[in-house]
Amino acid sequence: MSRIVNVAAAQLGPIQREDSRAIVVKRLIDLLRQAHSRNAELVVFPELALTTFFPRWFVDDITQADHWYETNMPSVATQPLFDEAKRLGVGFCLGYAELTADSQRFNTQILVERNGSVVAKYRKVHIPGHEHHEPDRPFQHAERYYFTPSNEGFGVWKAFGGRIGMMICNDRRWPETYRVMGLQGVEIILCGYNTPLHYVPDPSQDPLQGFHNALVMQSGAYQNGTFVVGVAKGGLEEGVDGLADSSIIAPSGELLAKTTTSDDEVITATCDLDWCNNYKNTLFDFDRYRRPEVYGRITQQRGSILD
Ligand code: CDT
Repeated sequence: MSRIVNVAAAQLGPIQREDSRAIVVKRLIDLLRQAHSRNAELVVFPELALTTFFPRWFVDDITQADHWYETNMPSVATQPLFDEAKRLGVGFCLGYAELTADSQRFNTQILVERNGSVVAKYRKVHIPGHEHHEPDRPFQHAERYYFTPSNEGFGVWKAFGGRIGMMICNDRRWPETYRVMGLQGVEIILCGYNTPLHYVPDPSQDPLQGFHNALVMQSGAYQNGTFVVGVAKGGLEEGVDGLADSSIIAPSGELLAKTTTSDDEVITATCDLDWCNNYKNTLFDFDRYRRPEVYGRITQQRGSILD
């Protein structure tokens, strides 16, 4: 049985506040078709791929933001994407803001198989930014106001002939994210992101955004013997410049493909999942070499404890 998966990262350029779901879904379908014409069978879209990155604005009454969230998936607006993907026999991963029937708000990504069935839903675990309005900032990053951190953790699902995991944006900066999936034998991790180039709490990091993005995903791939697909919504969105640099990374940690623009753009790579075993069965043979008995602090405490 083939262990080759042709993967596409479908980067989005900016989505402005006034852009309707219909306009965005049309862009997603264009990217899906481009990916299919390049033999992709799994297309990965960014975090919050249906709207502008709305946590950059604060509203006192959160229900005024309800229109940014999806209450159903597929919805009337997204059904054409699901239909076209099924017609083409292409699976996809899509990020969106989710408002549940019991009024919980999650930053969510779903994985859809080539036959149109929804395989899995992942809700973001690490929610960055701030809870309250900070008017002195040039723009807000109020994800902690708009989203509840998920307690469901990091699943790995059998799909596309392999073991697929998901993470969303800030999750990619935390080694625990990859390791929890690595311990479930993950072979491809799918990650959408929106990363402003200006990091307000410490602007000295601004010129390093691309470096840090590559650093964390390439390390996570290598240390866990897995492919990683990182997909941006980048470019100048409502006056805020976002990192592009979408990439497909091998289990060796090497870059297989990277976008060259900060607009809508498709990149592809042929991923032989058996490549993962070169790492999982040697240097990173977890069962042979890991020492969980001395890693207790990782799960027993949150912050650093200084003597
Ligand atoms: N979307 C998201 O998680 N973005 C964060 C920005 C830095 S925290 C303000 C990221 O980790 O890229």
